[in-house]
Amino acid sequence: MNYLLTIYFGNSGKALFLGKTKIMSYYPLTSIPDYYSIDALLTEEHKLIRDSVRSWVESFVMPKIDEAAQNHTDIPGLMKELGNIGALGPYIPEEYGGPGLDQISYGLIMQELERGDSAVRSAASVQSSLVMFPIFEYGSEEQKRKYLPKLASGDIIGCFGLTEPNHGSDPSSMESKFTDQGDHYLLNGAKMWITNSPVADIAVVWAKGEDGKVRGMILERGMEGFTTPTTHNKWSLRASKTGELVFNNVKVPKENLLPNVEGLKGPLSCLNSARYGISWGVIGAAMDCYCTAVQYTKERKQFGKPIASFQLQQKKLAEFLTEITKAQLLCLQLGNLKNAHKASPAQISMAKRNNVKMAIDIARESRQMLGGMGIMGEFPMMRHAANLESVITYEGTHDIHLLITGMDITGINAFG
Ligand code: TGC
Ligand code: FAD
Repeated sequence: MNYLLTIYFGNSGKALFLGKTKIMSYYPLTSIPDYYSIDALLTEEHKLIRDSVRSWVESFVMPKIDEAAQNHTDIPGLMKELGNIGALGPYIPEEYGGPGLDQISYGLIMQELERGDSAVRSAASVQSSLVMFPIFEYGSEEQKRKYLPKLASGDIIGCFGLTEPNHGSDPSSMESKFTDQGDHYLLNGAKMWITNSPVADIAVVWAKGEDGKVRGMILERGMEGFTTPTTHNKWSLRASKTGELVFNNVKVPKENLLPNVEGLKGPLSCLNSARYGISWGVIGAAMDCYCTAVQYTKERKQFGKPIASFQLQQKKLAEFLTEITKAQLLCLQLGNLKNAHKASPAQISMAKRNNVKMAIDIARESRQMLGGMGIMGEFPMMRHAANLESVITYEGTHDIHLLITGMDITGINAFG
């Protein structure tokens, strides 16, 4: 675990610009808000982990992220770096290569990564919650020993295939199918919108067996009939690779089936973990926008005064801070529930829905506060706002999470 704690570089100061390259945040890191003294509720280890990842984002992500997003490419070496700082599978025990941290540490790591960019948090949350989690929870001992240490170090990259071209919000209708061929399974079908599929070494894929039950299996790049075409032309999450998974009579060895789960609860339980991480992560994106807006409006003068002196700007800043603070408290208590194994899927849905909407609203509104500058790559708002369009869609859309809450309140399923 200690490697997470040894990368602390100290707080940085204001933004430095080298030509068009932003090399640090535009605001002092000391201005990142903790309005309700939530730090007092964290352990020293939580704070050290949070500050370490914050510094790593400052030095590794911030200098590269605008260029990566503008060029629609990923940050070179990102997964290995995430592995080095312990951000891949933070709650996976040390026995399997993870740092063995608690759920609040996991959340704080996601928050700091997404202050950098949603693509960076996505890379960590897919690897951690959607690939390592199912292998850890539902895999055989051989599968755990074979894949988890390499996933934790970033030596291999994983992806998660649930969504299909014809079935997104409704995964129970999936068409991908496998048949038992005696010494192997034969898999056919396709998955769409898969984070990191074009660069993944392995894929955790969910498909139906002949009995109609959903099962998970681990596919490896290079299996005959298994291809991973890239999805081009995204306006969102441009620093992350997205693609398809296509299965054309893929022979999957029997030992690659996840033995310990069947039914839709398999993939949906992985989503609980990823949605929890997103709830924290988007607070980071909101903080980046809020801190930038505070700094800019205090510096930018119009009508002979800093624009921060106008009531309309102050109203926006006050509302941003209020919403960020509420989101922080929601996540902290959800983290406590998760540590006690008491967080219900519906509680996680509420946090994912509320916090992503909070962050996208702050990104859009704060972009306006910078006027024309708000559309530029030197400032983060436009990039966060565009990224959050994906975040509000994936891991269950905003409306699907509302329906999950509605079902929890009424006991009535309003999906179909
Ligand atoms: P329903 O009949 O309600 O449930 C079927 C079975 O699943 C169980 N279950 C859950 N188990 C664990 N956790 C949850 N959150 C669960 N939700 C349901 C349920 O108890 C039942 O179990 P059993 O034993 O009785 O069979 O299912 P439904 O077909 O009515 O659908 C429910 C619905 C709509 C809520 C669900 O399917 C859903 O969440 N849809 C949204 C799909 C989604 O979120 N897809 C995400 C794909 S992955 C992704 O987006 C990665 S983005 C990665 C990144 O870059 O960060
Ligand atoms: P649809 O399900 O077609 O929904 C379209 C609209 O209809 C939405 O507004 C939705 O809310 C609404 N709707 C649907 N059903 C109802 C209903 N019953 N009542 C009211 N409204 C409804 N998936 C993976 O498996 N793995 C990944 O790694 C992954 N990464 C992704 C990365 C990106 C960048 C994106 C954009 C998506 C990713 N996804 C991934 C897929 C994502 O989970 C789906 O896009 C999402 O679940 C929505 O499915 P859909 O796009 O098919 O939309």
